[in-house]
Amino acid sequence: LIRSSGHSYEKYNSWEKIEAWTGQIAAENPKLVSRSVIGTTFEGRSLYLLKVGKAGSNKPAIFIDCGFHAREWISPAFCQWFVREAVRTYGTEIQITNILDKLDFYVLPVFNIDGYVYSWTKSRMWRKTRSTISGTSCVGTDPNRNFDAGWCEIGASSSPCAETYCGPTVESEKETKALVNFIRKNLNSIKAYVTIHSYSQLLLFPYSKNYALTKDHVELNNLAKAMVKELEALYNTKYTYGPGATTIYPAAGGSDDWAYDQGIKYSFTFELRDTGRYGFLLPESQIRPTCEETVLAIKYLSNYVLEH
Ligand code: ING
Ligand code: ZN
Repeated sequence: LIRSSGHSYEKYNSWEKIEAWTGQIAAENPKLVSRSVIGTTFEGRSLYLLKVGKAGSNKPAIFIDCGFHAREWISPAFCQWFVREAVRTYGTEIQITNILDKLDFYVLPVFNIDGYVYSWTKSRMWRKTRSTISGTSCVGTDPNRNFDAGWCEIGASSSPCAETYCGPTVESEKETKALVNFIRKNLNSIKAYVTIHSYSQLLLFPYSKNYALTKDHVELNNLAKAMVKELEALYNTKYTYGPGATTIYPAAGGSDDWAYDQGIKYSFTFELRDTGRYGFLLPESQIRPTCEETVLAIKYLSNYVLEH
């Protein structure tokens, strides 16, 4: 079987393909998509951000990032799918058209690019960034333990060799700094924060940093329930939802807790398919159904944000 050398939405794409794709989708859809660079990674790669939506003033926005953890390949695949779905259906699908007329999406297709490249070229199960520090030969920080939300207090390790290493300091990673700076600068417009991980089929919301329920717990729980209902309706994929600490495990320094504490009330972490049969090695045949069902949950969230 000859594998096409080009980008495909139903295959896992290398960083080189994804990078070219970010330029192409923006060039082909100038009225709907624009590309910017919000920073660079430890190894010097550009952190691309796609803004998706019809031009307008004072639009609310939803921020979505993918590829925090290198080996979770379905995550960047989702961000690519989501942007394509937006441009493909704008103007013909009334729901999407309405959403993009009134809302902007900021989509960061791969956050931990260095790790993603490493998972393609050297070690498929790599998780962390690829930053180095003096005093250890161990490489990388867990980007989802590096944020300023109870940093390194629980469910994280201060050992540089650990998979959940919180980093030498809070926001030590260039990738973390870039994301934090962008979101802080756009706090007035960003109404929801969504970070896409895998696997386990979970929809998580704050807190993960402790067992406290947020003041918005009832609303977030109801919203998560409704998002999951939408997602499950398509292929009957079962999802569990709830606060991170009790639904998966307590873990401080995560981006969703940080975003929530910045005042972004609707803050979610998705753990996409599956529940462990393939785990991080989710077959490419599941990219399409996984992305289709997840888009339904994001659509629900978008309409909810527009109504609240
Ligand atoms: N899971 C997440 C992790 O970073 C998580 C779970 C979500 C932790 C939100 C903290 C906050 O461990 C995976 N699969 O990465
Ligand atoms: Zn993850």
